[in-house]
Amino acid sequence: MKVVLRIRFTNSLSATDHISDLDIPVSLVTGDPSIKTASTAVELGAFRYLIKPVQARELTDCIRRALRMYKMAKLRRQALELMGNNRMLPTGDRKSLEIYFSRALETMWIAFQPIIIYQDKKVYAYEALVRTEEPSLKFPTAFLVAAERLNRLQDMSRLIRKKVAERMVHAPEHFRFFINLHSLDLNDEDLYSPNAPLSLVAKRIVLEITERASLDEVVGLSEKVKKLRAMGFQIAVDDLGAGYAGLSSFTQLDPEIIKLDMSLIHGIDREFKKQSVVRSMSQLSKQLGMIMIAEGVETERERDVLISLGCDLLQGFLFARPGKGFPTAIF
Ligand code: G
Ligand code: MN
Repeated sequence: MKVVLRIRFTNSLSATDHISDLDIPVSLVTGDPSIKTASTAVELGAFRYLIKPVQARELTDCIRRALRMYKMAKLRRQALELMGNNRMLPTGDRKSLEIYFSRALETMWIAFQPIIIYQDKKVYAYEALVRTEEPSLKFPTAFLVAAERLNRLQDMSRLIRKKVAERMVHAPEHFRFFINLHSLDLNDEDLYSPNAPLSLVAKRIVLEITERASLDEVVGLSEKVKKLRAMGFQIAVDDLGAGYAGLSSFTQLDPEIIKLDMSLIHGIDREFKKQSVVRSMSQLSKQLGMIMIAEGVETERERDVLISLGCDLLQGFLFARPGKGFPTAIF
């Protein structure tokens, strides 16, 4: 096997900042070793720290191993994409993750997907969904996990809210917008500030709070939700049926809107148990005065069964994929 090596010499320990592919293992060679530079090297995720004079054998071993590690990193990434395990973070150390995350924030954009009223053939609202051009964090869940890991969730969420507010200016005034909140966003004072970008358009916003995460870390949930309502926001419980969150958080949120989890919708035309659950939820939500939305509708059969079960508000690839601008729905 012939391998072409491009070796770059640098005297900067932050050389990794300039490498575009962060899976590449970086080895440092020094004639002036010290504990300080060695520990900085470890912190930056250096693959090896070699001390001059380096024997030819030592150098070739190091390069051979680095090449194998690089291939492994690439394969791992491929495997992750195949398995759709989209919560996984890119391989690498904290420093690399910080670089990926900064790039992801810089290239962040908001996709919109219509939620429709099927009988009226009308768009009811748009859900805002975060996207980024940074390949290693292209799955929104991975992007979020990176933000959590780096303690940057607040920066990310504030930027999402700002970008949504900016895009709303270009949408017809009767459109409403659904925005996903992370449970910890409820602890961010900026959400309640009257001057925050979203506060000014609160009457057109529904805040989606997922059932997947626990709300235990939100202090004074009921008061917070009350405050948001007073500002004009409406509350939706997202991913209903996938939940780890207990019933008490549901009652505390007392949502105006509920969104059924996709796992309940997929294959509903073939699964009677799902039909029976959704039928009951549809009846119950009407009795509670809540609006119910089924998301993840992908086939005409799923759509028809949902309509027959009394679920008229629908969202999914069948009508429109999330996209730039405000994609038109196909009825
Ligand atoms: O957790 P939440 O419900 O906010 O997730 C919405 C995600 O579901 C978005 O990333 C969106 O791209 C995706 N999505 C939207 N419609 C469909 C669909 O019909 N099928 C599938 N599989 N995913 C969808
Ligand atoms: Mn959602």
